[in-house]
Amino acid sequence: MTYETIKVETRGGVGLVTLDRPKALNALNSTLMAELLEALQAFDRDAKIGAVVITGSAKAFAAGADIKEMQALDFVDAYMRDFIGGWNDVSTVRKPMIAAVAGYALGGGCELAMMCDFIIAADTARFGQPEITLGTIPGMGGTQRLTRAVGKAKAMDLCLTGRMMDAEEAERAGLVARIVPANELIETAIKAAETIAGFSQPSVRMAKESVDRAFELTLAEGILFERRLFHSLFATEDQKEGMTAFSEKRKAQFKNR
Ligand code: CO8
Repeated sequence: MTYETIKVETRGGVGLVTLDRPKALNALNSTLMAELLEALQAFDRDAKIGAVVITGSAKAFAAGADIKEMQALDFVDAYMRDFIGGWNDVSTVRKPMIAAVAGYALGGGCELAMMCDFIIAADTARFGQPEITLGTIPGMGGTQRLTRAVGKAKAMDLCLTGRMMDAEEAERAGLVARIVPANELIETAIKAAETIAGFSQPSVRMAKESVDRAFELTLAEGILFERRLFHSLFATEDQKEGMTAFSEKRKAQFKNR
């Protein structure tokens, strides 16, 4: 499959998507988002893929939704065709997704990174929700996912002033899982994805599902949900293999069964 605005490759059990609109700093337009969703859904269906990395360029992960595409849009059009409504489908991908962010992750770019399961940032990364400077507000989860990630004070600061935060501030705030030197970004993200892809896939899916439920459920319901999934994994061959391998001091050979 050839794409116009993204590059797609596989590295063993890892799917790698590189956003590729360099002249527009990877601004997210309809074509790019349609291609990205198609690529992610194909990886989701591919049994050989265990985890996905989404990245951009050294200068920009993505500098937001494409302002030039949105500029002339009116309310009725935006509302009637639920403009960008489908873009949230990135968050329905069941396999773990890592955002490997260097340079700008602004507006929709920051929102796309937050739809991934975690963010590994280069020391050059800059995050922000600058929509307020354009007379609008975040539209793909910026006020919601960012607030859950960093808390009200910093989310308000970023959404109301439009300022950017650097990688260190983003890590301190809890938006970013780790920071690495820019030249080690892809390698580190792929290595993390390979590690995930090497585990028993039913347990990987359930771990992701269970962490995600923490944002939807009460603590008591979330803990019950987690325990039921935990119980269910005792029905897998991989749980027997994992615990037997530990006892026998060898590496587990998971079969995803
Ligand atoms: N949309 C369209 N084109 C863009 C965008 C963008 N978001 N960002 C940069 N570009 C283009 C520029 O227009 C420029 O093109 P040209 O050479 O043809 O003039 C090219 O990329 C390079 O950009 P700059 O010359 O501006 O590069 P600088 O290094 O001087 O500045 C910045 C980099 C600071 C990142 C600057 O480009 C900038 O401020 N960009 C806009 C950032 C922004 O406001 N983002 C939010 C967009 S709104 C949004 O995301 C709404 C979210 C709603 C849902 C999202 C769903 C995904």
